[in-house]
Amino acid sequence: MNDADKKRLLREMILYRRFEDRTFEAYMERKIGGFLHLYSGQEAVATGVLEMAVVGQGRKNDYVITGYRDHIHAIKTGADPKEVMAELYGKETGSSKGRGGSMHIFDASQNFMGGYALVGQPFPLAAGLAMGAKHQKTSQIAICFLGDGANNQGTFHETMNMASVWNLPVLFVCENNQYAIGTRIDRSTAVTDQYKRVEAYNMKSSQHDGMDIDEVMAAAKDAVDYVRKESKPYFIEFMTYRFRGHSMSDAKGYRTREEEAEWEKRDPIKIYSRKLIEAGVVTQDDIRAMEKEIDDYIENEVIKFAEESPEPKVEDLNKYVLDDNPDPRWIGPLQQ
Ligand SMILES: Cc1ncc(C[n+]2csc(CCOP(=O)(O)OP(=O)(O)O)c2C)c(N)n1
Ligand SMILES: [Mg+2]
Repeated sequence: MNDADKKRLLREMILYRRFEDRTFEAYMERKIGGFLHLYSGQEAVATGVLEMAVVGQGRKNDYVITGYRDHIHAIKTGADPKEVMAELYGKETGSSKGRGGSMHIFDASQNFMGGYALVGQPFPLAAGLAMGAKHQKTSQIAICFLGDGANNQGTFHETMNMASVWNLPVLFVCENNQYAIGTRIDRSTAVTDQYKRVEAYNMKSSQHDGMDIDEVMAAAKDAVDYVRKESKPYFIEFMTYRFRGHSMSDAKGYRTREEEAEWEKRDPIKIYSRKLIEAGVVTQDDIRAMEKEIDDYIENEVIKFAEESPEPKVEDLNKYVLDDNPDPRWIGPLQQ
């Protein structure tokens, strides 16, 4: 990776952090409603894995799927930040036409297959995408991100078993931030090292530091190569931490400020900035200029686009409903 790529990756992680910090403000201003789950602290995982899987290898057609903490996965896969912000604002120009909101970002043009609110839901969908690709011999793989808590869902066990039996090309990426809402992992999960759990399904797996993007990329590259070459599933676990609460209404009473401070020392943006400064790739002034350019972009383009975009029309409520013959009992009152 050359210096320009390293600089780009740092810029991307800063953009992701600031993009979401700005969504926090917009939520407080009541411009964004509903649920909002932020990714702050975990940026190195999606950025590093997707750099190796989707961007770096020049393959834009692999499938990417994730849970509800999905804004950054969508953008790194190729969704336009303006359309993601407009979706959060519930606007017609949003990536799901304003009908989905934070948990349902979707961009079929980039093969970003969502954004799902149900914990564990993406596991079988990822297996299905990989199975479709295998049958059609497209050589695509599916990359499925999910949290540590999701691994206690039945869908996890059913999918790991069948993905292994059918040799499906899926990379399962476990973002182990050690909490499922307010429950610490050891209070809900007998085997806290998640990568060990898939050994029961005869699946290859490994565990890595999720705060150092270099380590994420190195591990992800090997895993992606394995899935592509062998056409078999791989389960990769990254140890990470979310800096904010689970969603917007979370006082974080379940963890100590000392624990938070320890993890904040390992902020992925600070780690990578320090490395790039030491290697002479950037200076502190370059980073400051980068932050300013990013803030201007977010304010003058991303937020402006979301704020100035139109609301969906009430009469268009059924516009993207797939049923050609909707039951009149359901649509009747809406049309009156
Ligand atoms: C089927 C289902 N059960 C319960 C919930 C409620 N719920 C939302 S998020 C969550 C915790 C998931 O934790 P984890 O998978 O570790 O993801 P993280 O929030 O840490 O990214 C739960 C239980 C849900 N959305 N769907
Ligand atoms: Mg978690």
